[in-house]
Amino acid sequence: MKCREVNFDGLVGQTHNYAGLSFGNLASGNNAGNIANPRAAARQGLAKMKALSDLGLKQAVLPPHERPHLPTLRQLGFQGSDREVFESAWRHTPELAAGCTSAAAMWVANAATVSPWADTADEFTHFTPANLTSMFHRSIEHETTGRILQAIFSDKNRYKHHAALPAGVHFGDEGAANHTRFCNDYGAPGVELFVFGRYAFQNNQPHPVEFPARQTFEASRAVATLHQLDPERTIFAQQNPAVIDAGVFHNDVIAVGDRNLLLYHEQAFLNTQDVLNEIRSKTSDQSIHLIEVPHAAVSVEDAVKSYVFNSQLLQTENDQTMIVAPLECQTNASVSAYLDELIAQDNPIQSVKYFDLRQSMKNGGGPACLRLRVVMSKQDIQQCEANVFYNDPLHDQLGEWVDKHYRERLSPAEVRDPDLITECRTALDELTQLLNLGSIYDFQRTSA
Ligand code: SUG
Repeated sequence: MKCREVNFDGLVGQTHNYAGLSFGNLASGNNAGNIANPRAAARQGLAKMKALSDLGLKQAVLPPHERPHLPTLRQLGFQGSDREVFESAWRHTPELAAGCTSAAAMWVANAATVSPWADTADEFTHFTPANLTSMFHRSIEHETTGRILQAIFSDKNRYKHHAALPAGVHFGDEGAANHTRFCNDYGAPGVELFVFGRYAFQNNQPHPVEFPARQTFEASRAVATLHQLDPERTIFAQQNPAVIDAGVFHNDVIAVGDRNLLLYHEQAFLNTQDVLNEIRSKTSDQSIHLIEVPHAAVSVEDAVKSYVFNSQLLQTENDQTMIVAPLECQTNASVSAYLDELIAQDNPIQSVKYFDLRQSMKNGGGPACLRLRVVMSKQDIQQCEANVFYNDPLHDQLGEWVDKHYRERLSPAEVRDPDLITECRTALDELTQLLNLGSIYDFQRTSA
């Protein structure tokens, strides 16, 4: 069966702002308090989707979440009208109010882990929304994420939707940001690589000391079990704790893979040789390319600053691989020199395309953070009732929608504006109609 890997990009939400919420994500900390431009952020995301769709790639969009999220603030004890809840949360517990106002759900690489039917024992495509328990502002995403995925992937004979893993310190799960799939062809059986930051049940194992390891081995293993993956075609690899302490809070900040290609930094993994040997032996039916980027060419510091590994590797129509990188890679001398060298070498990567995603990058989100990959057959795409697949009319409609509903600046003071509640709901109500998603948001589901 001929299949495509569809890139679902998260649409930036109206409350996009710089609140410094993600400890261990250096960009988030460094840009805390800056003034954000939600409209520009959303426009930058749309421009990437349009460019990739114009290149013949299958592109789709995932909607933002309802923010501020009043149900969470009510659950935490705030009472009164929506405006009163929001205002008193900002007055008494600004850290909770900020968490409930974050637009972080835009980084949909963290939305879920997806295993296509070709890899699973029951031949269903499995989805597990990530619980994102390490960061409060992200731990409130998974219920809405689950509803969005179920609205889009609604065929019960094709898709299985799991609940997020149990909350708590043992099962921290950050979704596809720590998940890579190797295959010859998207519809053929693949080998799934799960990268984790620490063991939750064994405290004597290596782990980062400064910053949190957001993904546990136990979470990765549980997702693989839920998805009915073949242990012979599943790999668990530990991230190098030293790089987590250097700001690599997800594996997709230090390695990226697609089909039979893995581009990884020399220091990405603990026990690198064991990881590479296991990848080689489990993918022995594929012609795997493992490209190691030496620290001497690109330091971990430059990798974190430029987000070169947070690129997308995409198959263009002539079956060549293109690397979609953030603009910051072009302006970083060692990274741009490395990329020039990489495309000149004898390997599948033939071209680089740079994108201005600076609004997202300032919160630690590059091209790969913004997308969730789902393998779909032509029939799956045709049968999908949601209007989420990118084309020129959708691009124009979303552009108009953004211009109508998004502010051009959001400072730390402006993010407290209770008018955002209605602005957000009005826009999202329109969006769910545009994308034909039904009632996915809490405000659409609770009777007044
Ligand atoms: O979870 N930033 C996100 C960035 C996620 C990037 N995703 C991947 N690497 N796949 C995070 O740390 C910052 C929000 C703030 O500080 O306002 C934030 O949530």
